[in-house]
Amino acid sequence: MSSKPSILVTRRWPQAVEQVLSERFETTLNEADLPMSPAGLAAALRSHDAVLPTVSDRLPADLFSGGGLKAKILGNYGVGYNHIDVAAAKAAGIVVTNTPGVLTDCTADIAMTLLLSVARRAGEGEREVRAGQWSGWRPTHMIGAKVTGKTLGIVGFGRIGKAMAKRCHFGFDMDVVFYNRSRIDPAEASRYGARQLETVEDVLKAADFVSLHCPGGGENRHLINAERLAMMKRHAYLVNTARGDVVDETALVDALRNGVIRGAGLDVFEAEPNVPEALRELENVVLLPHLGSATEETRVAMGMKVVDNITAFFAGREPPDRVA
Ligand code: 8YV
Repeated sequence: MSSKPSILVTRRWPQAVEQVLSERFETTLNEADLPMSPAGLAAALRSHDAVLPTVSDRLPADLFSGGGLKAKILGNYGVGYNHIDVAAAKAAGIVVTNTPGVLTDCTADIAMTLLLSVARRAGEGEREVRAGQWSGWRPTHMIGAKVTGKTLGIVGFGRIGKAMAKRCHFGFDMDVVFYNRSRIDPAEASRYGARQLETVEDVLKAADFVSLHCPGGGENRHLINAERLAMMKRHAYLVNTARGDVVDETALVDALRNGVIRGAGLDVFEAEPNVPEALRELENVVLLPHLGSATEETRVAMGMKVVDNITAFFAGREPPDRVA
């Protein structure tokens, strides 16, 4: 019998990472890369020492109840972990780790991509060209909003929020304001060209572009609802690269339809991979399939972080990125 811990990887990971995992552990890979069912995940928790999930897996409390658990650690592939009931995992004696730090720049880059795309109507323009419907240059064609010099409002001034502030302030001369639950030292904020406001509402009222960088789930669910969308400027845009549930999607569709705000750029959705048709048929929204961390460098680095976490754990050391 192997003395190596047994691990189950719920999706295909970059080849270089799967190789390291296979060398160090008794590894079960998901060759078909199909999302696992709740029953499959429940069984995995009972047959392997570690399960390595992603955002496409749901691990609610009931998965941890009923006994027979073998798993001692969930090495989550991603920084966000609101798809895991961490309290239930902890109560079942299971450690949870995540992968902070390595996806900061790439996620901020996608937020920037969305901000620029929606303001300058890049999605619409591309659709027009691809459809063979561009009738030629004219002074009034597909006029968007200038980005440079505008005000960016950030909700959640963690690593990714700061990276977004840096891009917008130093790259696009933007005035940057933010809301963050805890107080940030003004000297620290000014390193990113940003200043903290008291409330989410203050930020929504001040900004030409609002970019969300807070965790999903819990009290942040539907943080951006109909009432708060109505506080935004009519010409403002919303960018979400955080989690879909931070925004009330139905309220957002209404706001986009009725000109409450001018547009939105979304990388995340409430019920991924389902993107409501009501959103898909709107021209003033740019939609991406959760690409925040999707670069070769970052996806490998995320995997290697998980390797570090579970290696430390099974060697009896504290995993560097333990969240529970
Ligand atoms: C990941 C993300 O790709 O890390 C996160 O929180 O949202 C994504 O960039 C995803 O979570 C993988 O599980």
